[in-house]
Amino acid sequence: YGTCMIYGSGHYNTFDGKFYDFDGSCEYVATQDFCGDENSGGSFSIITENVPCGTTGVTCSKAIKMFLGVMKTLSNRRATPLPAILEVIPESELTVGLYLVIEASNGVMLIWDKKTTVFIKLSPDYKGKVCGLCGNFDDKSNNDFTTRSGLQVTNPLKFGNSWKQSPMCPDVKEEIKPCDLKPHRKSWAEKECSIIQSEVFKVCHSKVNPHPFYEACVHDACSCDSGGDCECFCSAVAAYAQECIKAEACVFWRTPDIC
Ligand SMILES: [Ca+2]
Repeated sequence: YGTCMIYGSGHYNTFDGKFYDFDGSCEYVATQDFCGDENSGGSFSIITENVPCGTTGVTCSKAIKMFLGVMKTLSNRRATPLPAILEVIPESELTVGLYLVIEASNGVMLIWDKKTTVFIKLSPDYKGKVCGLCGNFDDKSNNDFTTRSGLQVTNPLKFGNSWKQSPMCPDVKEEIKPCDLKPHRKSWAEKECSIIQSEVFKVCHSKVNPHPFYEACVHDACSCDSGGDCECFCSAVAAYAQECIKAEACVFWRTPDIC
């Protein structure tokens, strides 16, 4: 199975392991097999709805929509690629620990902590057949920034904006740097997040590069200023811990003092 992770304020780790940030408040295609050829029908679409979290303008995934079944385009014109959902098949749903797990019979699984962390798992049958913010799942991370129109780009904003669901949403124009906007939170954020680069996670460092996760953690800890200080920080550390578990490096980091 391939896993795409979306967590905290706009952090993405694609099926092929490309890590990037994109903060946009709109609905975006996380992944779908409705790609390219407009005459070919897709079988599923997962949409993430991002809303601002905190006062610096960063966004968090607050709702997830999963469409399974038959989809058809509303129009043949490329300008309106929104799929119409003709049929939605109800699927099994269960709660495992902190997570809501939805497993569909077509090899699509969604795991959500009901806050800001989403894992999407796809069976290998979908390799190279999907598109969206989670990339194309062909085992190459360098081509994951493929826009809706099929162009490969290097700019995460250009890539991210192409996957918005509504043309009414404004494009994201610049990357948000919450620690620059809230400098008084920076040293606190760096101190708390240093746990990711500390002895606690040592066994994992050689398997999963901690640096992007540390940067993402500082970004979130700076930005989470409208309540839930600790929650943002905990989610950011949990995201790294989750990748470590996937790489078979078990880490015990939750203590009564931290999270
Ligand atoms: Ca790829």
